[in-house]
Amino acid sequence: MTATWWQRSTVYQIYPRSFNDSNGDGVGDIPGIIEKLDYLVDLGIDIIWLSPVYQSPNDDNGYDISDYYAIMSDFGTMEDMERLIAEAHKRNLALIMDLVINHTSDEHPWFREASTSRSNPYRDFYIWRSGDEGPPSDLRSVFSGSAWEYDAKTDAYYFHLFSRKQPDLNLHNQDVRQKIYEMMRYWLEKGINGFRMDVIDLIGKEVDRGIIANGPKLHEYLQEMNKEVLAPYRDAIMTVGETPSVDPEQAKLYTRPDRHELDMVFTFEHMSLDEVAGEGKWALKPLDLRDLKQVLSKWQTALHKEGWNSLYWNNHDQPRIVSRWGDDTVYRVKSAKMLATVLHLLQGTPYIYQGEEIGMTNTTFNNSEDFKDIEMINMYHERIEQGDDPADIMASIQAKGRDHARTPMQWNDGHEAGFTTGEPWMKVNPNYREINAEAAMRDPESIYHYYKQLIQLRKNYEIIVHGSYQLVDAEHAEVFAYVRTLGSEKLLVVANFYTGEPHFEWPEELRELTTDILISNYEDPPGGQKDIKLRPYEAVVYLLNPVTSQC
Ligand code: TEU
Repeated sequence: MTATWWQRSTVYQIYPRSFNDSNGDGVGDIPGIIEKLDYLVDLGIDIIWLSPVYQSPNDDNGYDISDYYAIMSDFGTMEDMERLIAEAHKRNLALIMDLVINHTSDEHPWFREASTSRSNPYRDFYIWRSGDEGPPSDLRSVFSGSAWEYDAKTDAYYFHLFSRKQPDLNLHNQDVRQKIYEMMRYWLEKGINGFRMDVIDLIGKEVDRGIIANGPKLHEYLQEMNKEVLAPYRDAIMTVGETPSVDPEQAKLYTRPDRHELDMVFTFEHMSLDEVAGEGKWALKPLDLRDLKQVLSKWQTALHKEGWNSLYWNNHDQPRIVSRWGDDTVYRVKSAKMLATVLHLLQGTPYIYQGEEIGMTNTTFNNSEDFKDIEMINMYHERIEQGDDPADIMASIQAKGRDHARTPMQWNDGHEAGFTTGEPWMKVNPNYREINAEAAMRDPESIYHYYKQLIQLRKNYEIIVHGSYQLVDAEHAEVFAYVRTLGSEKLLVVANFYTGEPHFEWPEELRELTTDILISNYEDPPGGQKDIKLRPYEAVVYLLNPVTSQC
């Protein structure tokens, strides 16, 4: 069975500000990334996703772009970027860039022009409405407050789903779309290998009808983009859409190959299982493992042969998974490996977020003055003004704040974790003396080496790439187990999500098959094929009926 290159690849996400600082100014940069490419080669990844490096006033750390054709000076120059592309390619690493087209910065020349007068030719590049009695509607910004900002000069409101410094573009305007395509071609011609498309499910919004995600014209626009920009590069590039509001049925529309839109999308459904339904990310609720099994299984089944999944636990917007659903103290190593096992044996393209491969943990927020992230800052102040209990607000931020993901990468146990020779823009997590890449590379039992194995398994076993999926024992509250099947071969993945010692019953039909153990986070995993008892966070992958279909 043939697979497209990105179907057996693993992606590594770099958040440039916090990855590696080469010039001692405390901010990560592109030359710093180049210094670490060999580290990524050693890890075995195939594709780098680079969070935005474009010129930006940094209201949202680069997700507010003021020039799509320039590199943020904190990060380096266009020559540095060209060198990064070339150095990555030399090492057989593909590189995809973040494409942020739902909005620009308010400092982008288009917006500057648009806000000079109602008749400016760029006016319609953005979404303006008049409002005699206040904001045109009660739509809210993801970063707190109204989504409408009043502009006194032209006596109108502009729409911004994120910060007020991120005005939404009007993608219904054909000129806007053409400008975007031009810009995408510019980057593809520089040799990049595709795009991660920021909140792409929002670009068809129709604010007057209150439709924000999955607007009626969205797929028409994606097909147009595909035809005009992506198609000529077909097999040389990959695309992944960030789609917070998409369910599996909609995901098929985005990713079914015959529709010529995107290669895959990021689901958010599993990321919202520890929040009170409908109340947003800050309303905390403990995870029920059965929900997680149900949601991931639904996506696995729906997209099998109908589209393609992206697999992730972490990114720059999410707390660290080992702190969130693992145990970041006694069982840090075991639980990080268990979580990685569950994810990396699924069908789809796995994404590793910087530091995940060494089991980096959440940090501790003591003081709101240390917050860097606009989402956390705005939410904190809004709730304080509403009179909420500061302790409750801090509890939400401690659980879900985006800054957890953005503490500097921990390279070694030296000055500022080896991230910078200067003062880092954001505090390093104090646990860097124990948790760092150098230590992890030295220790053959580390999380790092386990990730390396998982990445290689995907390259070697056809069944991981193409096998069908079946959940086992949906009601088991502590164990996540599933079977992958390809021809007569099967994989059984069994993972204990907690510190207890639960029993797990092998499915009847698997009990007579010949069995190899493919990988486990314990040295001596249970070999019995009936009723097994698992140890804390134990994960085992059994290969049944091996047919040496290694690819
Ligand atoms: O995130 C989109 C998104 O939906 C965010 O609201 C994200 O899920 C949020 O942090 C959850 O609380 C993308 C980027 O990944 C994010 O970093 C940007 O801030 C956002 O778009 C705006 O560009």
